[in-house]
Amino acid sequence: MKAIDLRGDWQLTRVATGETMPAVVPGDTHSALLTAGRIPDPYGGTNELDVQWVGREDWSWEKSFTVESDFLREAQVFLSCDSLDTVAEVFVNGRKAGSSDNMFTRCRFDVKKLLVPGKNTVRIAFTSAENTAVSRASRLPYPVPHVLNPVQSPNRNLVRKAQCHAGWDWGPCLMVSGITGEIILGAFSDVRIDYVMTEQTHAEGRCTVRVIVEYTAAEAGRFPLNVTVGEHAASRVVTLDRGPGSASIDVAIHDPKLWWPNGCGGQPLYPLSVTLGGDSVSRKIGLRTLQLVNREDSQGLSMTFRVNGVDIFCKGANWIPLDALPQRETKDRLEHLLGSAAAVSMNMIRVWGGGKYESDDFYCLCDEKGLLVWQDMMFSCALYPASPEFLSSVEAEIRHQVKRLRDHPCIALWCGNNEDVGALTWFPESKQNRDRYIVDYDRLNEGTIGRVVDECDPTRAFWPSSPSAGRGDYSDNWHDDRRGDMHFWSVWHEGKPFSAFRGVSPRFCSEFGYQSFPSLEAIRTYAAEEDFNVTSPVMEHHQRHPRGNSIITEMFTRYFRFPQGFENFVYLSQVQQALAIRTAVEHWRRVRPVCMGTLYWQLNDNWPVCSWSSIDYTGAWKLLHYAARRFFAPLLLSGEVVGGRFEVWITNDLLEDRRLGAVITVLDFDGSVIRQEAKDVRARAASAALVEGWPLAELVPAPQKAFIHLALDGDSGPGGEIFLTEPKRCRLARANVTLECSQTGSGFAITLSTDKPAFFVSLFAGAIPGEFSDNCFTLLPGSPLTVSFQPRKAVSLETLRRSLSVKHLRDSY
Ligand code: BMA
Repeated sequence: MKAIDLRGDWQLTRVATGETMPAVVPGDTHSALLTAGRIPDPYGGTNELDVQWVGREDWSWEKSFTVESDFLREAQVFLSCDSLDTVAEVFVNGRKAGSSDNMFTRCRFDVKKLLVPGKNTVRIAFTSAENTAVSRASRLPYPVPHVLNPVQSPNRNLVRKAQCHAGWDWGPCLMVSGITGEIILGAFSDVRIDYVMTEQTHAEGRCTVRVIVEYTAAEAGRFPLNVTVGEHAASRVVTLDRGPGSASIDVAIHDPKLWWPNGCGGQPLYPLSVTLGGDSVSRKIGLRTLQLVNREDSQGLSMTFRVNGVDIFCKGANWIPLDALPQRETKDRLEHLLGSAAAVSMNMIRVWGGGKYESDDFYCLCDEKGLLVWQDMMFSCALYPASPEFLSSVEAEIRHQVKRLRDHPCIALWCGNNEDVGALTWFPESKQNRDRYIVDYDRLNEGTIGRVVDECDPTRAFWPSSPSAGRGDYSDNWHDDRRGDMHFWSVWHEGKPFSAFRGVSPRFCSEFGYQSFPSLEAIRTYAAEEDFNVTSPVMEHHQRHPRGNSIITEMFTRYFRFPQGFENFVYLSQVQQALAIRTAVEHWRRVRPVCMGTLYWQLNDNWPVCSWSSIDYTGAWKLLHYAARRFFAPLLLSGEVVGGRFEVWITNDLLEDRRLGAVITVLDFDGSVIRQEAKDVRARAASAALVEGWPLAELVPAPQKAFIHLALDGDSGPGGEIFLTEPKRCRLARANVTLECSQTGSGFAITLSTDKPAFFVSLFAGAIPGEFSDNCFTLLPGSPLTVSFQPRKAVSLETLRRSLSVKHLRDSY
């Protein structure tokens, strides 16, 4: 097949005024306007409010290109667009080639008769998605509501566009339009490959890979089909009829090297190459089996992912789109975020349903890093229409996305939507007339999405919604920890104490979260120093949860002495978030195998904002992400007070038994050891067990007078301190923490010492992007600790020394 790449420089026209400016593809309107100096950066201050007009206007994208006459002599010539966002009409040399109103479908238009040899022009005219949604709403037979956020574009559920473009409780409302992914002109006279899909059959020492090729043939004929998987090859001649069809071929692989999730084994990938006639496709595949085990048991319904026959405890976070301005998305940023996930022992990412089906790069990186993907379909926190036009658009979308993505070994399951079963109970309309809306829900979710998934990918489970108790169950599963997956939001949204995390034992917790402020460096990108106050309009604008700052502040008053000044407020918010999520994860890892997964909300931010993320928009790890390195570590020693007893637990996610030394030290706040126990711990493979319990009164004189420190051989760092009451009740000593810094190749070593116990000791590198090997730890007198710092760009020792600062709990008030 011949192809002409149409990415690169385009011209953008504001239809209302005829103004033009340069634009790039892949790209979006707002980014082009920003580059042309026509709008301020939407992420700065409250600028977002001043650019709302952009989404309410029509925009036209245009490009000229040359086509040789040879190209036009091919039997079929087509224009292929991976993603047009959203309501678009496509013209070639002024004549209409087709239209699209779903950014999640690939569109292909026959343009042979529209092109001429020499210079040609393609124009894509985008009608405002917001105006389209509003006009569709006015024609609905009955309302179809969605959740409203502080800055919101209306009726977002009526257009097939990333739902969070319309504003979310962590994201700006930027109704971008534009062109992303590939856009090419293709030409062929024999055959074009439309999709390549594989199916694996595993037997002892052998895996048969069936390669299925979906094609379009320009003419009937006989063509060679050649396939290689690694060093294994197969070929045959296939007879094709004119038009669309499919052919398959088997390749046998002896002694297959299996793909495993991160932490359970390697991620060998086999290069797959397929040639049919004059077209070819290459990619990498991984060989593995995967099942979702939903078994009725004494607790309810299990939710366990089994890979290569092994039950995997899933650890990870929820993913939202990388950037609210799609043009700012880069592979480097994906690599950093997904690499950061894998670096803290995550093995699963949930691509959440209010965003988008991610780029090929995203899934390839997940394949390489062993990150399983829980893939939602793109429907979230809303009711949706079930008109024939809507359902047929969704059908095309799901068919395309499942066929595009199903060969990635990382993909673990297809899920119908985010929280749409719950949404049936959120709106007055659906409360009054649940029947009508549940019928519509079912037409969309089972009648369309589930049916198409079953048809296009028989190898994976379709999970109807997150949260849900499984197919055929339409109960709201938010608060039910017995069946399927759960979203546990009672701490954040309902104001319960952190201990409430220990009151539930979800089978799989696919969402739970706690907010914090981003790094000071991220704040500096949107607020001037004079606005460094949590109730300044700019800071409130970059907090999208209506009660967010109040919830954070109120929670401080329950656990901590109130922080002094803005910087300490930001620091303590991150400590608090880390503590909240650590409480949940440690408990849920103790109750494996009842619970077999925890995915916190959320990994990343799509603009600089106060949110539930563990990595902020600048890529900086919040203290939660450092804490995750400890609470997700394969071997975890954790403790809790249950009914007046202090219990120590060992959790082992490794697939082998381990013998370990554990040291449990009780200290007072001056650092004197009250009691120390050394234990020989037998950690059985893939299990959690109680090590020992003591009456608390036997261990400590009074809960506010001591803390307990847990350490395990080979620990990633000393983070296992346990307060036995709220830290605000304890008289912490004024520790004097000192730092020494030296260069070690491209990185640095920082040694910290203290004269008194110091808690949540946290290093900050100011404007120097990079990660510490550990952070937010306990520092004990007489036990200096050395951590490393790896900057993402080269810096001198002097520059680092000047930027480096340290905070700890006693310092914050
Ligand atoms: C959830 C998500 C998101 C939301 C988050 C925080 O339940 O599905 O819709 O951003 O909570 O409120």
